[in-house]
Amino acid sequence: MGALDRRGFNRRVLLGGAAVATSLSLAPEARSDAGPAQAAPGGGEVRRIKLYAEKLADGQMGYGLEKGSATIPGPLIELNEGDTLHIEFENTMDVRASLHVHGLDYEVSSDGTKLNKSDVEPGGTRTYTWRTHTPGRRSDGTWRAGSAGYWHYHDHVVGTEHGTTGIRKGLYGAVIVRRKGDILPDATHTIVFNDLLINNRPPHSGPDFEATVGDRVEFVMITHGEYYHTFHLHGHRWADNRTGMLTGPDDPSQVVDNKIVGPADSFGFQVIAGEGVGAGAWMYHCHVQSHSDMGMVGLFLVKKTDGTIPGYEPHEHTGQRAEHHH
Ligand SMILES: [Cu+2]
Repeated sequence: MGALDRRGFNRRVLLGGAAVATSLSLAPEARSDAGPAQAAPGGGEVRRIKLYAEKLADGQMGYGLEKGSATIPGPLIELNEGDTLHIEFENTMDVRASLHVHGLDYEVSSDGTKLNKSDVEPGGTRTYTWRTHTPGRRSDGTWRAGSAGYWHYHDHVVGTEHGTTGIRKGLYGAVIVRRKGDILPDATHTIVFNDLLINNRPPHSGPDFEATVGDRVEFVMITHGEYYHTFHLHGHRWADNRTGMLTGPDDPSQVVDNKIVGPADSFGFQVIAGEGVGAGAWMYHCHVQSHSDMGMVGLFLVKKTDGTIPGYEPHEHTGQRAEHHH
């Protein structure tokens, strides 16, 4: 993983899956591989992007930042609390489609539902506006949560008024809203359990994610579809709180390596790759046994600094490596 430029649009090669996933990064500060972890700045910026809904060659559907670049999951969208994002959404498909987000602030005109007449006809465009806010005290004395969190967006109209077909076919993606001071990772990966698939890939075929020992790697985990799952990662743990990280020795958050998830849930966390355990092919998978047996499994490939992965024979992971790019 090279240094991640957080100042503009990035493309990251994700192993497997759509060969290139596009990442929209809205935090203005660069992250260096060396030195102490860097932190998210305060928000307050107004940003504009374009987003396209497209049919993919294999009959699936995806979102992309440019025409012809749609991926499953769609682009990772990162904001800082206080930012506003205007999304000029173009529906290039032959069915109505939309964009509906969880966790952020939006008016009904940006709800992305037929109910609110905020979906988009075939060939049409619409600007969706997402706002975020910092936490603070309401005038009645109660505490209002900020927008920071690991959230997600998805279609809400393809197939049914709930977007059931759109989601099943791949119209979903991750949104991260960071609070000022949140630690920035070296890389972010999105894992979506969608029915019995991961990121709409065939069973037993990942996706796999590469890192080098010591990298700060962030995962965003989203669930869609019909089933409840348990997300498990080998060799690494996280805190079951907003950031996935403990704030200090007295943080009461539970530390876990397995989390039950249901449709439309999302959470995220960061790990130091191989911390205390070293390099290796670390599995992540649904821990419902029949689901893992049916192929809900991928690898967190943590390399030594010389690029090797002890004990790992790539061909052992069924059907997967052939699609990789090295
Ligand atoms: Cu499962």
